[in-house]
Amino acid sequence: MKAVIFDLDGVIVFTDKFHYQAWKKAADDLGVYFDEEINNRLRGVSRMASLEIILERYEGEPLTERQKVEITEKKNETYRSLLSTMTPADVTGETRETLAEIRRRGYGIALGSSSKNARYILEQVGLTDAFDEISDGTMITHSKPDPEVFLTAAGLLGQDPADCLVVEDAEAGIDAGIAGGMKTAAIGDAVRCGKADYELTALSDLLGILV
Ligand code: B16
Ligand code: MG
Repeated sequence: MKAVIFDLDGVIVFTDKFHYQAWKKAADDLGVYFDEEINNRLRGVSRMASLEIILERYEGEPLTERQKVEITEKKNETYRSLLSTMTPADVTGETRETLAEIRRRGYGIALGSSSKNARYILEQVGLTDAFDEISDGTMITHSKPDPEVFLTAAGLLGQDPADCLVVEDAEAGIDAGIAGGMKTAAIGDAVRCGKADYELTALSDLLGILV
C-alpha cells in the first residue's frame, strides 16, 4: 500500500450527534418519527438520500423536489451552526498522532468524505494540513456506495486504487472501497458488515498494518 484514504464522519471526527439534532428538528417540523436507530442508517449517505430515508415514515402531502431541497438546506443551516462549536479538542491525540506517523512513514494521505461540509469541519478542528488531498461531497455526483469519492481521492494522490487503503465506519463506505478496487479497513459500525480486509478497534491499529 502507498496511500490511505480516510472517511471523515465516524473515523476522524464524530458529528453523528449534530446530524441527529439537525435531522430531528427537520423531522419534527414534518411531523415524522425519527430516532437514533434511523440516524444510524444515515451514516455515509448523502444529504438528499438521508432525507429520503427519513421520509419513509412521512404520511403528509407529497413533497415537491423544491420543498425537499428547502428541507435539506434548512437542516444544513442547523447542522453548520452546531459544527461551529467544534474545536481542535474534538480530535483525539491518538487520531492526530496516527495521521502524523502515517505521513512520517511515507504514505500519501487523503480524505474521502461524502460531506459537503468536510473542509469546514477540518478547519474547525485544525486538521486541514494533515491531509495531502481532499475529496469530498462537493466534488462528486455519485455518493457512497459508489466509489467516485475514493477514486477521486486516489486520482488526486496520483496513486493506483489497488495501492490505496480506505478507512471507513459505514458499510456503504466499505462497499465503495471494494467497488473502487481498494483495500478496506473497517472501524466502529462498519466492522459488523464483515466485508473489510482489516477490522480496527482503534485508529492507531493502522500503524500495525502500514509498516
Ligand atoms: P453533508 P462521511 C457523511 O460523511 C455522513 O456520514 C453522512 O451522515 C452525511 O449525510 C453525509 O456525509 C453528507 O453530509 O450533509 O455534510 O454534506 O462519513 O462520508 O465523512
Ligand atoms: Mg463515515
